[in-house]
Amino acid sequence: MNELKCLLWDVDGTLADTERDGHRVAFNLAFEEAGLARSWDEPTYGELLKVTGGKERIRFDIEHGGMPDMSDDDIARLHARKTKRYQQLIAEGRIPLRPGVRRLLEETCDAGIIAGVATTTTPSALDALIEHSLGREWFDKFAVLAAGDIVPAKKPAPDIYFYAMEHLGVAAEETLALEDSCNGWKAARAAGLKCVVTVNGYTRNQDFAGADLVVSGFGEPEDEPVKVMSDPHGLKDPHHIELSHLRRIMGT
Ligand code: XBP
Ligand code: MG
Repeated sequence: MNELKCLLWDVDGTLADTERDGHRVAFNLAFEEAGLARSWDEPTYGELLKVTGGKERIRFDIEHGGMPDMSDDDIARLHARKTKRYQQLIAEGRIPLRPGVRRLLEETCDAGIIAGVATTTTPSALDALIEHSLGREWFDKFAVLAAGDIVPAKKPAPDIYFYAMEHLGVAAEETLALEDSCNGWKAARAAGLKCVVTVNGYTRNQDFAGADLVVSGFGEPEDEPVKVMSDPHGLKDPHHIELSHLRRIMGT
């Protein structure tokens, strides 16, 4: 039995549906500006999401014939353009938080549970989402913002979770990860964490066997009930996800 002390939040797909209408659009704008005859449509981008990290995703596309070869420096420059465009899209308020995210963040923080971020995304892209979708106060409310190249290996490697836990001085047994994708779930599992998965359009058919809860979202009390895809801890069809459910997953 372990007390829930810390929640580590993934960002893309978990806090907000950023991939299809945020990152993907920003990549395509950057490609156009750079004079590249390449545009990632929705299904293509869904395939490319198996590669985490924007620079790594571009490199993968090059290696599979999608774009002409370029140096790592050129990829970094192209990716910097993309990050700028992404920040602009976020600043326009185009990407809202997913239902239940703010409610669950506030409920858990009010209960004294540490909130941290563990993401593959570039720090300045994360900052834009916090500023424009969550609110500036969350720069202080999150006890750690672990993001991007801060660790050498991105998800599905567990490194970003190890980094966040070490920074916070919390153990895996008292920490729960919130993820939306198979790569994220694998990273959490490899770090020894229990994990709740909140799927989205790109991830709903991925394999989450062994995850501690798989739901269609965190939901809101006044909305339709969430869909529960896997519930090994017997939460019995929760209408929406709240702190009491997360505590039961931890065994308390
Ligand atoms: C998110 C990602 C990121 C974003 C793009 O994965 O894979 O690469 O798509 O971010 P996760 P950057 O939700 O598991 O953290 O372009 O800033 O790298
Ligand atoms: Mg994610």
